[in-house]
Amino acid sequence: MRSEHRPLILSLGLLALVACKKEETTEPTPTSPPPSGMQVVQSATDAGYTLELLSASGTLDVGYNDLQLRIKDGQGNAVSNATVSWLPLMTMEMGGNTHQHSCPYSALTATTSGPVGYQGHVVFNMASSAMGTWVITVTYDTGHGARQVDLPVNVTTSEGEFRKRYTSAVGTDGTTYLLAMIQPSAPTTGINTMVVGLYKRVSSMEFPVVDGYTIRVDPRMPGMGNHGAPGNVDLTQGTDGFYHGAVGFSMTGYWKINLVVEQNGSVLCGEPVTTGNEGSSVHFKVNF
Ligand SMILES: [Cu+2]
Repeated sequence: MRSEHRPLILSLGLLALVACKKEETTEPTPTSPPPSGMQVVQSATDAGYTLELLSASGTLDVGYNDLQLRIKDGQGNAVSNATVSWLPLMTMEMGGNTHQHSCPYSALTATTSGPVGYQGHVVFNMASSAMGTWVITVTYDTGHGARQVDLPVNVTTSEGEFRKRYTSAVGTDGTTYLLAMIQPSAPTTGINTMVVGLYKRVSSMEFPVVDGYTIRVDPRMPGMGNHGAPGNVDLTQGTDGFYHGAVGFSMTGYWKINLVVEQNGSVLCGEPVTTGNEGSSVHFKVNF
C-alpha cells in the first residue's frame, strides 16, 4: 500500500461523485460461491454490469479483510480492463448529528491469479450497528465514462473475551494508531509468522500506513501464571508496507499478544509486561 496515493484516489472519488449519475439497485442476498472459493458479500447491478464484492467467508468483520471486486458484463464475462477505485465510508448518527468516517484501505489492483477481477484490502475500524452503517462506494470506468455504485455492507465485530485482531490506541504524540493483525490467522503451537498493518488517523477520511516503526511482541497466557513463549521476533516494516515478525505459542489455549509500538526506541503506545504489569493496553487475543 502506498499511502501517498490515497489523497489522489480520494480526489478522483470526489470528482466521480460530482461527475457521474447514480443508478443502481442492490441485491442484499449473497449468491452461491464462485469457483475461486471466494464468496459474494454484496452485489449490485448498474448500466448492464454486475458488480460483486467477495471475501473468503462471504462476510466482513472489524480488522483486516482481504477482498475482491468482480465486474461482469451483460454476458456474464468478467471485465479486466476497467479503471476502479473504492471508498469505504461509515455514516453514524451521534446525538442528532451525522458523522462520516472512512478507515484504512488499499487501492484496487488487477488480480494476479484466479478469476479475473480486482483485489485489495480494507481494515474496518468499527462494526455496523443501529448507530452506524458502512457503504463501500465503487467508482468504475469500462471505457464509457466513470460510474459509481454503492455497496451497503454489514461489518461484524471480531472481538470477544478470547479473540481480538484489531485495536487502536492514542500515542504519547497524541496521534491515534490503528493496528490490524493479518497473520497468524490460524495460530498453531510453535513459532508463527506475524504480520500487522499499522496505520495512523490523520483525519476522519485519511488513515495512512505508518512507516519505520517497531512493534514489540510479548505473548502471554493470562490463565497460566502469565507465562510467555520463546521464538518472538519484534515486527519491522517490510517492502509491502506491513509489519513482519514472529510470535511463539508454547501450547494451545488462550494467548494475549501484548504489543508496544516504538518510534526510534521511544514508546508511542502500549506498556511492556513486567512483574508489576501483567499486560499491555495494546494487544491482540487468540485462542486455539
Ligand atoms: Cu463509525
